[in-house]
Amino acid sequence: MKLAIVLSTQPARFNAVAFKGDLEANIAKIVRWGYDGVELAIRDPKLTDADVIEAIARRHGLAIPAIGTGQAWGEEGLSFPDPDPAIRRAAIERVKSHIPLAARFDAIIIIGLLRGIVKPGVSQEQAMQWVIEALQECSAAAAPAGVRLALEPINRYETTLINNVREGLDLIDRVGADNFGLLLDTFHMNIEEPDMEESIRMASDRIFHFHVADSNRWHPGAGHLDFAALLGTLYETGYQGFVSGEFMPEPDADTAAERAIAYLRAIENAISSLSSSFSSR
Ligand code: LER
Ligand code: MN
Repeated sequence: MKLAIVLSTQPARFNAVAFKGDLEANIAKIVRWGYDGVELAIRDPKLTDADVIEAIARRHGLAIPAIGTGQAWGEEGLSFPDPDPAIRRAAIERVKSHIPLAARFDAIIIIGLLRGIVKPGVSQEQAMQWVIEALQECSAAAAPAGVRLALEPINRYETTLINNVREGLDLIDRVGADNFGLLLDTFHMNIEEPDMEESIRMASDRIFHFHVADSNRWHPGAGHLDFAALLGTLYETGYQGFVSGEFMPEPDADTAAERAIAYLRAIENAISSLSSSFSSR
């Protein structure tokens, strides 16, 4: 299991990001704990120095499997279905501006909260149409660079646009691009999916990325989710990507990160010894 953890390159309000602040010091810690990758939350690629990020990641042998874009919504209010066409355009251009960075790092671009909410005066259908057109434009721009986009179904308390895997798969059909898939997050799935394992099987090869947090959005092991069942099912689909920890910095960021990897590695061992004992029967 390739494990990553979310790291913000700029100060952010979103509080399920465990690490903010000094990039190199944080990356050194993340490597020391045994993570294989770091998922970067980047508000605006213009404000980051790709050479510096790449040099630090390489120095520490850390992959960058995904780039989160949600801070552009959280800090600047950009979103695909905003009634203001200038804001819609800015949201699209912002996602497109991540493509060179994503190509360089071989990272997936995450569309989380940037897909927006339905604002007053906008119908659900109109909002969806704007979201689809934006995703078609961004996917088409990303394809020649070999970059994939992953939309994250997000629970109903954060958005009314794409809350679950079924809606995510319908959206994939409507967007119609091979490089457009889903990011599944166990925190959101626990709220929205009738059967989490069945939803993972349903999404199958359209799962481009995977977030883990426990039922309370603390680190895996701090709540009541069955990660052995969830991750076992994920790998049964043939998933080759990263599992990325996105959880609250509780009781503090370092402890959460250390506990998460200890817990997930133990589960990984249990799953592989289980599958080898079944295959040797
Ligand atoms: C982002 O990955 C996420 O899961 C959302 O809950 C952000 O609010
Ligand atoms: Mn998430």
